[in-house]
Amino acid sequence: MESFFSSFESNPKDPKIYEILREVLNGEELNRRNALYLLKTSHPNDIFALFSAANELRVRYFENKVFAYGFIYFTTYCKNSCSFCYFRKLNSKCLRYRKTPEEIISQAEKLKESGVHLIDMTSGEDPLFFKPNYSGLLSALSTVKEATELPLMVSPGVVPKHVLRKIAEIAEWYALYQETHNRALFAKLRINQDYDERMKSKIFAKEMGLLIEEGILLGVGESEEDRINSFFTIKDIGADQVRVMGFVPQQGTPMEQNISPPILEEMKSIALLRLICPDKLIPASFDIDGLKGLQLRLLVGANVITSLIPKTSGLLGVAAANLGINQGIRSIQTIKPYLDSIGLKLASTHQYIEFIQQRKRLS
Ligand code: SAM
Ligand code: MD0
Ligand code: SF4
Repeated sequence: MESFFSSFESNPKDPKIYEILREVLNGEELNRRNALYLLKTSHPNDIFALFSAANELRVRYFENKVFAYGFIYFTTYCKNSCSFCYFRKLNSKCLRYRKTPEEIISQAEKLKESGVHLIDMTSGEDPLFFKPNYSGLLSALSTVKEATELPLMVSPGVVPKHVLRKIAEIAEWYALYQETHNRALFAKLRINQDYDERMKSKIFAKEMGLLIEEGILLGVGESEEDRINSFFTIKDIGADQVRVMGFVPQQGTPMEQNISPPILEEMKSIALLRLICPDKLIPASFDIDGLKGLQLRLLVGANVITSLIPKTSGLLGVAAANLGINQGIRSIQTIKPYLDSIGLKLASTHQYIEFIQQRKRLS
C-alpha cells in the first residue's frame, strides 16, 4: 500500500534522518539516541519522512486494518486527586455517577451491536465499587462479559494482586497508564500515589496472563528526554498496547490553566511509538479532540480508535467527557467515512481475536 507521505522522501533536508529511518525500515532496532534525534527534528520534509516511515510500519504489521473500542466509564467517583483529572476527588464541579448493572449491560449491548472489537470498562478508584473485596468491579466485568462475549479491557486504577488474579479470569486487558516515568513529575501528577506500586501492578497483571496497556500524558511538563525514556520503558515492560494522551485541561483542577500540546507533538510521539513498538496496538483516542485529529493520528501509525460511547447513554469520556456523546458521533458509523477516505478499514472481529491470541502466545 502506497504510503501517504512517501512523496516527501525524495528531497531530504537532513540526511541523518533518512539514514536512521532507512535502518529502522530495514529491520534494525531504533536506539534511544536516534529516537531523540528524530523527536527533535523540525524541518517539514524530515517530519513527514518520520510520519511516512511510521505509516509504512503500520501497514507492514497491520495492513490497512484498524480496530475500534467501546468505552464504559461505569463510576466517576474516585478516592484520588490526580492534578490533571476532571474526576479527581477534590473537584466539586465534576459530574458524579455510578451506573447500575442494568445500565451497564444495556450500554454494553449497544456497543456490541455497533460492531466494536472490545469494551473498555473504566472507573475511578471508587470505594463503593471496590469494597468489600471489589465485588462491584468484578460483577460489572462478569455481567458485561456474559452479555456481550466480547474481549474486555479493564481500567480500574491500581488494584490488589488477588483482584488482578480474578480480573485475569474474566478480561483480556489491564490498562494502567503511568503518565510519566519521571518520578518527580509523577509525584506532581498522581498526587499521593506510589510510582512503584503502579508499575508493579502492570507487571503482575502481565504475569497473570493479562495483556497490558501502558501510556503517558503529553504536554504536562515532561521533557523530550522524558518522552523517549517513557517510550523505551513502555517497550521494555512488554506492553501490548502503547499510548500517548494529549493533555486536555479540565475545569476545577490545578491544571485547568495549562494548555494542550500541539497535535504535531502527539503525532511525532505516535510515530516514534510505532517505530519503537512496530507490532503493538497504538490508540488514536476519540476522547482527546473527537473527529478533528483522528485521521492525523491514524496516518502516523495509530491503529485503534478508542473511547466510542453510545448516543445519549448518560456515560462520559475522560479527557473530553461530553464530546460528541449526545450527538451520537462517538460511533463506528460516524468514523467509518473518515477511515475510508484515508484507505483504512475496520478489521474483522476474528482478526482482533487472532491478534489477542497471538499476543498471549508471545507473553
Ligand atoms: N482511574 C483509572 C486510572 O487512573 O488509571 C482510570 C481512569 S482514566 C482511564 C485515567 C487515564 O485517563 C489517565 O491515566 C490519563 O492518562 C487519562 N486522562 C485523565 N485525565 C486526562 C486529561 N485531562 N487529559 C488527557 N488524558 C487524561
Ligand atoms: C480513551 N477515554 O481510550 C479512554 C480512556 C482508558 N483505558 C481509556 C482514557 O481515550
Ligand atoms: Fe482518579 Fe484515575 Fe482520575 Fe486519577 S486519573 S483522579 S485515579 S479517575
